[in-house]
Amino acid sequence: MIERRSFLAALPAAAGIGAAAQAERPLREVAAQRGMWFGAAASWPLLRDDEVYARHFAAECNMLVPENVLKMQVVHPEPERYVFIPWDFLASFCQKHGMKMRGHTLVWHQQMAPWFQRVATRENARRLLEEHIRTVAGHYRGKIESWDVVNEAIDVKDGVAGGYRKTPWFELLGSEYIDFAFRAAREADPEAGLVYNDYGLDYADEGSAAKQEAVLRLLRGMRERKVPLDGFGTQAHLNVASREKFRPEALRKFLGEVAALGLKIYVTELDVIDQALPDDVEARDHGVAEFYEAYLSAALDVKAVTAVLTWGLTDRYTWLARRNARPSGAPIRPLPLDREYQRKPAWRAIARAMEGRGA
Ligand code: 9MR
Repeated sequence: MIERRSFLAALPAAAGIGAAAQAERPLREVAAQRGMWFGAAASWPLLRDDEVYARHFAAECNMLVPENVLKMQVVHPEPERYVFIPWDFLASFCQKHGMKMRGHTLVWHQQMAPWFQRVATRENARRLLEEHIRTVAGHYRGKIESWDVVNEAIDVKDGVAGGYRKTPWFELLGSEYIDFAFRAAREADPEAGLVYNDYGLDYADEGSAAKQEAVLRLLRGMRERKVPLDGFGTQAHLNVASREKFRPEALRKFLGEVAALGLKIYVTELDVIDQALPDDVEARDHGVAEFYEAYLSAALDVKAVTAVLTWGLTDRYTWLARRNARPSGAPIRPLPLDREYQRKPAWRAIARAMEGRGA
């Protein structure tokens, strides 16, 4: 009898995807069958220049989010200048491959444009914010599935009432900048889902609990004030070092409370830091996959969760390579595909979690 592996390896590779991979349905199909999206953050100019990278995005994802090119620093580098070329490429890629596109992000305290500090005052801040949102969110009016309108506006540690992060916008406009940004985004693109996105909400510990409470208060307040808010994004940058602080029931409870506000939920930036695991690749991949599956099967129990996006697709390119390098220098393995684009146990964990949700 031919062993399955060698039999599959002998098959011709159609469309350049390894033959073994064809035996499993791509995540975009698994997701679609569940009425969901699977996607990943794509990096520019890699998607244009690295043909293998691009091919795997098209194969696995029915949703894409630009990792950096819609941040103010890149898209709006000078007060009167906007740069849409990278986004235009990503948007046509999505169209060509039948993928939805998310926008990330209109308002964030990081990667702001260098001119901002020089130009912004209390007097002109509303106008600057409105112009930025009108121009950026207006560029693909009607074509974006959802926008992370405001990103990471809560940081309980800043000690501000309401848990608001002391961002430049907060300093200039107070917490009202959030409602204002959502209203401007609705006007700029009435069809896009408008999402509040944040991190640090994943565990059953005091830090996550305090942040969950502040986020829920923000979302509830926005609903009461009739701010146009359609969804909530939880980034889910997970770390195996904190695995024991994860409790499925705590996550389900939090997401359930968000869902009860009538919001859609997106898992927006999923990845799993593997520093706490031994170098041994098999053990490491197993530990990472186990966390993917535990997290996603709990999250997907909440029916409002409609999309899962990983922050990158392949271990070859991940923001964590710099930030969470391994002491031994061994490459980190936080994503569904390895450096050679082979599907890892984490890939199978995502597929199983989505399949487990039922049709
Ligand atoms: O992955 C992004 C990295 O390439 C950038 O250098 C960084 C800039 O601060 O932002 C990273 O993406 C972040 C995302 O936009 C918001 N949530 C946290 C992500 C990881 O830092």
